[in-house]
Formats: sequence, C-alpha cells, structure tokens
Amino acid sequence: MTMASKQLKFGTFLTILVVLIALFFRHNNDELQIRVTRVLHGLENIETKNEIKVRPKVAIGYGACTDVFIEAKYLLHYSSEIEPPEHFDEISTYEELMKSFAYYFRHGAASERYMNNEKLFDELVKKAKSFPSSYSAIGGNAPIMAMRFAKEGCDVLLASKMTRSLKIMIPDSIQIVGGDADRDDVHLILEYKRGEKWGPYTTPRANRFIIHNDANNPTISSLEYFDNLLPEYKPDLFVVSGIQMMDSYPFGKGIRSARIDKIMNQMINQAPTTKIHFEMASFVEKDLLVELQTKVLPFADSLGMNEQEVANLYHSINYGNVSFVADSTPRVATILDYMRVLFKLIRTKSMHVKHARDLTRIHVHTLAYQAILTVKNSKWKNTMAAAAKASLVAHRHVCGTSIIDVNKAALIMDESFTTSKVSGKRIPLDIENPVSCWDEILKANTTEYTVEICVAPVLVCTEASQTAGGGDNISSAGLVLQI
Ligand SMILES: *[C@@H]1O[C@H](CO)[C@@H](O)[C@H](O)[C@H]1NC(C)=O
Ligand SMILES: *[C@@H]1O[C@H](CO)[C@@H](O)[C@H](O)[C@H]1NC(C)=O
Ligand SMILES: CC(=O)N[C@H]1CO[C@H](CO)[C@@H](O)[C@@H]1O
Repeated sequence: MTMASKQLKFGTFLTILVVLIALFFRHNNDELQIRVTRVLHGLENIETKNEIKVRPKVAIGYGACTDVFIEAKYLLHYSSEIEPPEHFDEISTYEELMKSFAYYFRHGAASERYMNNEKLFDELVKKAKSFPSSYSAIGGNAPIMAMRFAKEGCDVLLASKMTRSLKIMIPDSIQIVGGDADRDDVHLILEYKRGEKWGPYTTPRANRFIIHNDANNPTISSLEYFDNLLPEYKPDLFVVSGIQMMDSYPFGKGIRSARIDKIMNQMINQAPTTKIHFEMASFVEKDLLVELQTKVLPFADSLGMNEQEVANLYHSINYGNVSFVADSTPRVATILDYMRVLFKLIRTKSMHVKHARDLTRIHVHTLAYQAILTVKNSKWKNTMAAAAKASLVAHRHVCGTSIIDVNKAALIMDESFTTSKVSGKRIPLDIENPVSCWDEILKANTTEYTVEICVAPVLVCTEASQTAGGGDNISSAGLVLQI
C-alpha cells in the first residue's frame, strides 16, 4: 500500500467517524428538543386549563425606582488589586464595589446593596448611561409585581411615591397612590451572562448585582396612603414588598423600627378575607432580619423568595446568622428541606403571637424549577397550575418573549429528583405531566398539617436578555392563579 492510499484510507475513516459523531449528537439534540417540547406542552396545558375567571383585587406596597441596566463587564474592569473578594453590608468606595461584585459574581448569586457614597453612585450611573447598550425601565418589586398582576387581569392598587415621568410608564389600569417625588430613586443593575468571565472568575449562571442610593424607598413613604384606602378597597390579596430597601438604613434604627411597626399594623389591620403575601429579597443586616421575623413574617399567609433568600431566611431563623451567598443551582431536596423547616419554625413561633396569621403558602423560585408548598384545604387553590405558570413566566421573562422558542430553552433539572435529604423518595420527571405534586404531613410543635408540595421544571432561557425583576414576575404569576 502506498503512503497516499494509507492516508486516503485513514482520511475516509476519519470522515466516517466525524459523521457518526455528528449523527450521534444530532440524535441526542433531537431527543433533547423533543423532551423540551413535551415539557413545554405539558406546562402550557396545565397553565391554560386554569385561567383566572373573576377580576381579583390586588393591593401592592411599597416603593418604585428607575432601573438602569448595564452589562457589568462594561462598567467594572477587573484588576488583581481588588483581591480577595469580600462582602460589605454597604458600599462606600469603588474598591468595595469591585470586591463585593467579585464576591457575588463568582457564585452567580443575585445581590442588592446600598451605596452610601452619593457622588460615586451618580458617577457610575452617568457612566453606565453613556454606553449605547444601557437602557432604563421602571423598577422596584412593587411596580413590577403590579404590572404583572395587571397583565394577568387583576384590578391593581399600587403604593409608590414617584415622579410624574415614571408614572407615565405604568399602565393606566393600575391605580397609583403615594404622592409625587421630586426625583426618582435609581437602581443600577449590573447584569452578566452564564459562563461569563471576570478576571479569574467564571459565573455559574446569569444574574445581576444591584447598587442603589435610595432616598425615598427606605422610608416606605407611601404607607400612610394605604392606611386610608385599603379598608375601602378590600383587596383579595395584599402584597408586602420592598422592605429590603431599609437594609443599611440611612436615617437611624429607631426610626426604621417605627416604620416597620407601621407595616406590621397595616398587615394586622387587613380583613381576614384579604390574603397577605410577603415577598422576600436580599437582606444582609442581622437586626433587620430579626425585625422581619417578629414583625412581618407572623402576619403573612404566604411567602415568596428565591434560592438565595430561602437559604438566608433558614439560617437567620434557625441559627441567627446571615447567609450572603448560597448555591445558585441547589438540588430540589435542599430547597424542600428549607421550606419544611421554615414552615414548621414560623408556624411554631407564631402560635403565641397576637393577631398572627397562619402561614399556609411558601413559593421558592430557582433557575431550574419552581417549588410551591400550600396547606391542604387552605385559602390557596390550584397549586399545580400556579407552579406551571410560574415556571413558564420564568422563561418568558428572562428571554423577553411571550412565545417560548424550544431552541432557546433548556431543561436543567435532572431526570428525577429526591424530595428530601433526610428521608426523601425519588420522583421521576414525567415529561408529559411535568409538574409533580404530592401530599405530606408536617408537624409544627404538636400540631400536624397536611401540605401539598408541587415542583415544576423551568425551561431555562439559554439566551438571557434580562434577569432583574424575574423574581417579581414569577412570584406574581404563581399567586394570580391561587387567589
Ligand atoms: C450558621 O450557623 C450554623 C450553626 O453554627 C452553621 O451550621 C451554618 O453554616 C451557619 N451559616 C452561615 C450562613 O454562616
Ligand atoms: C408546644 O407544645 C407544648 C405541649 O402542647 C406546649 O406546652 C408548648 O407551649 C408548645 N410550644 C409552642 C412554642 O407553642
Ligand atoms: C416576560 C414578561 O412578561 N416579563 C415582564 C416582567 O415584568 C415587567 C414589568 O411588568 C414587564 O415589563 C416584562 O415584560
């Protein structure tokens, strides 16, 4: 055999091998796409079977801001001088900003921090706005939740103090109370994509780091407007959010405590027919977390939070310490165990609290799945549909589309999951009926409660266009089918 024909043979062999490998991957890809398509249809079936019938009334507090979005890498340039990464409760210098950003970025953990240096903050906002890719939108938990509820057909009352120019960005169907601000609070949202590199760090998921220098939001200035209106409006659902803006409170802890007392009273004063939901957020101050536990959590029927916030609440209630970052892609078993412990602890602690409500719902949203726990035969209906809807909205929001393209969707939840790290059973993900629900008995002190737990896989958006506000859209989407 000549050298040339040997090479030819080897060449042919190589070609065949490449073709085979390609076929194998294509086959695998096709199979993956079929899976994604089936899960999508399964979720959509459950979602549409349960459309909202009457026009529920929803009241949402508190606050608003202008969100300025910028890709983090444009604004922050890594330098080895910032090592090591470090967490700061509040940020006062550029160096602290870089250290904090690195701290959260390497874990892909969402964070929201107060910057007490107004001059630096304004400079950063100005610089961010100078990039053509930067854009602004209305932000804050309350307005985003309000807009989602309105989009889903609810009648909405929103408590926010904002400028007239910001009010214009809110649909007319939403009634806003809270007065006019001279200047809107700005939140600078530094976004990054999954797998992005920053210096030596690679982030495991798309997320955002938010800095702000709020003057209005921390005072919850719109609260009093609700005192006058709510008794008349009689909402079906009252949502409490935006309290994390009091973290690193600039006006003194005594004043803050008095404001939180007012929030507590506002919750207590609602009619029993009004369901109350509290939306958690990124809290880092221990004192504020303690106040949340005594003055807010006992008076809510429902709690909503992400994977970071559930870990933080668990550590703060269980051990009294704060968790700044947690696994950004936790196993289902870990999250469900947190939810069980939180349910038991909050129920037990609330037993002797005057005017306390019975916690009957916990929703945790993560990148890969939605988990909702409700007490059976409580005021919350359609838990399975709510999990499906939350999951679909998670994709729609992050991809910025209302029609899901299976080419931009990935299923990252495993083919089966365990329900608990302690004594869980294994549940396979059924792609035709993707939302898994089951009943469990949970014991809080000596009382037994039957709860329903539903887990829905998220079709993760592989081309993230927006992560901020995701949690708000998702939480509202889950609530809307349950009220
Ligand atoms: C809080 O304390 C507990 C008990 O000492 C410990 O197991 C846990 O890791 C701590 N959590 C954080 C976030 O520091
Ligand atoms: C737990 O139950 C016991 C026995 O019924 C009771 O004495 C105790 O006060 C309860 N603890 C709480 C926090 O409710
Ligand atoms: C996908 C989606 O509907 N996202 C929405 C999240 O909420 C904001 C505020 O309501 C909307 O602008 C987004 O369109």
